[in-house]
Parts: sequence; structure tokens; C-alpha cells
Amino acid sequence: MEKIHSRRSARIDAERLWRALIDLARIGATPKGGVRRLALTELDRQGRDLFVRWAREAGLAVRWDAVGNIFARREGSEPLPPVMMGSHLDSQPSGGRFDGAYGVMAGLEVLRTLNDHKVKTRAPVEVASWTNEEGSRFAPGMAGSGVFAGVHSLRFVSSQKDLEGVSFGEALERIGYAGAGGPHPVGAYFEAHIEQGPVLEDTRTTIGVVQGALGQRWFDVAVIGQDAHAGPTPMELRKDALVGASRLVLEVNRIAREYPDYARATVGFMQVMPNSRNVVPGEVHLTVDMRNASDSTLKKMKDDLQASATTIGAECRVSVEVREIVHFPPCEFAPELVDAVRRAAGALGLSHRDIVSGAGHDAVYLARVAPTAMIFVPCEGGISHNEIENARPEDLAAGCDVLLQAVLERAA
Ligand code: HGY
Ligand code: MN
Ligand code: MN
Repeated sequence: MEKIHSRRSARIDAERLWRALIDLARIGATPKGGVRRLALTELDRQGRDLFVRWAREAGLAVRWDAVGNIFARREGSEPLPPVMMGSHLDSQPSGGRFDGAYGVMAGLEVLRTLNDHKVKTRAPVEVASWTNEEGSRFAPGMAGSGVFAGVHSLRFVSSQKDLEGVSFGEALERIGYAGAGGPHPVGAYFEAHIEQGPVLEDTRTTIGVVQGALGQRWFDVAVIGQDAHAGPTPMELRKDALVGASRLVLEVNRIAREYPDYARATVGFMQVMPNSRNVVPGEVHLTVDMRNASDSTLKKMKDDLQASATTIGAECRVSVEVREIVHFPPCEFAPELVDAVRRAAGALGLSHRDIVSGAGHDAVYLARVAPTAMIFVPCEGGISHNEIENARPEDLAAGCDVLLQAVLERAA
């Protein structure tokens, strides 16, 4: 009983967790207080190296797989599949200090705490850092966890190119994190993450007990018209790709506003060519990110997008080519693990509420290969994917204590 009592009374070191987050955020720090650690860049390598160093200093066995996912492992007393924690170290181009980093540092803090309290777990416990979760430099997002879960082939992901034409595989080799493949069973997976939305802060709740995540469909769209002179070319003769693209942006916004079930749609990226002030743009490339809590509604949104593209093409005398590059349905996490998160929050006396994730996470793909759950903590103003992203040390520590207790329940 004593041992169980000591486990239950174990608490993470809030100061050490905060310091790890602040030290990590120095890598790729941006002027407005965020981070820019795009996947597989030199800065991503530096973040990975720091995590690997800290993990080894904590006596953990560290390895990485063929797609660069890093695993830091603390052995258990029995040869059971590990209880895994994790998230991602890559960021958006102007990202925040906590998106992804919190889940990896919280996992490391849990293992450091188990060491401090000399807790012997039955199952091994691991913390993972998944490659290219954001999908900003290389699409698709959640690429590392996608290969791990068998959603994407290594070949497909390795062949993806960034805007400079550098392939994922080349970039991974260049930073020295192309490891070996091989089976890697997982007994359970827990991911701690900031909510990246306003619900927890608005309702003064410390812990989000995440039920699941919205489904997503990502598209690459090419609008092709004809370069022409901005002076002599009469308006009615133009094939203006930017006019077509601009109408499509408004349609994407209309679709999200019209459909039910947490409909969301965003055009986040646009390239205008030749991008010269006195040339009618002949070519525009843009991205569309659509999300919904219902897969059938998500499909209707996709069909509506395609219909709008066809109409715009005809009316603007351009071709509009919509190519889907990612689709995953809404996911529900494992009830028994979601309950473990809820019980841990309750036992710690923390306010908590059920919540659905609008963001995608590596947990969405881990849920395909192991019982999975997530723990959310509030972020200031619900703002994320923004350099001003912020979270309170006490909330981050509370979420990490929930992670510790939920992991102990499964591993001990
Ligand atoms: O886009 C997403 O949902 C994740 O935050 N990368
Ligand atoms: Mn994230
Ligand atoms: Mn993100």
C-alpha cells in the first residue's frame, strides 16, 4: 500500500517543467516571443538534440525510427508494451512556445519525476517526439505518427517536397535523424497539449478531458488563367487567376459558416504568379483546410467546394483544379483512457470538463494502433499558431500531474 500511496502522492516538479519549456523555446525564438522550428530544419535538429541530451541525462534509452520519430524509454519490471506519452517539437513558421513542445516536455518531466521517486512501473514508459506534426513545410501534417500508425508509407512521406524542392527524405538525412524501422508496440498513449482554443479559459477550467478530434480534409488548389499586360488587356478578355482564387477564398469561408457540426475551413497559404504589380496573374496556388465533427458533413463541404470551383472556373474563364491531399475522419479516444484522465483530474482536485479537439494531433493516428487519450490545459485567449501563444505555469504543471497519474494507473 505504501508504494501505491507514494505513487499517488508523487507530484511533478513545476519549476523544472517550466524551465525546460523556456530553455527549449530559446531554439528558434522569434522577436514576438514565439518560435520558428520548421520540421527537419537546422533549428528542428537543435530542438531534437536538446531533447535527446536531456533524455539521456535522465538515464533514458533513446532511439529514433526511419521517419525521425524519437523515443525515450524508461524500463519497467515486465516485458510489456510501453505506456507512451508524446507530442511534437516542430512548429509553425510563426508558432508558439507550447504547441507540441508542452507534450514532449511534460512526458520528459513525468519520467524525471518517476526517477526522483524511484517508482518502479510494471510496463516500460516512453516519451515520443513525432516528426513533422504541423505539416507546414512538408504536407501532410502528422507525417511521423502517420507512418508509425501505418496511415502513410515511408516512401510517400519521404518523397514530399517543400517550396524549395527539398524532399522530406533529404532533409531528414541532412539533420541526422533518419533511423531504423522495426515493430514498436504501444500499450497506451497519452498526449498533453494546450487547447489552442478558448473553451477552458472562458469556463475557468484547468483540465480538458478530450473526447476526440474533428475530421480533416486538406486540398491543394491550382487556379490557372493567363499572364497578361495590366494596361492594354481589356477587363472582359482577362483570365485573371487571382480574381478566381479570391472568389474561391470567399466560398471556402461561406461553406464553413453554412454547415453544422463544428464546420471550419481556412485558406492559409497562397502563391500568386508572376506576382508583379503590372501583370494580370496567370497562376495562383492555394491550400484549403476543412474540418468537421461529422465525416458525412465534411464530405458535403468537399462537394460544395468542388461545385464552387467549377462555377468560378466557368465565370472567370480560368481552370480551377482541386486536389485532396489528406483526409482523416473525426476520431474518438479510448473511453477507458479518457476515464483515467478524468479520474486523475478529479483525484488531484482540478476543475475539468469534456472537450473536443478542433486541432489535429499525433494522438489521432496513435488512436489507430493503441488506446489513446489527450489532456488539454488552457492557453491565453485561446490563441495558438501565433507567436503570442501563452500558458500559465500552474496550468501546465497541473496537466503534467494529470499525465503522471494517468500513466501510473496504466503502467504501474
Ligand atoms: O492543424 C492542426 O490541427 C495541428 O495543430 N497541426
Ligand atoms: Mn500541436
Ligand atoms: Mn500546431
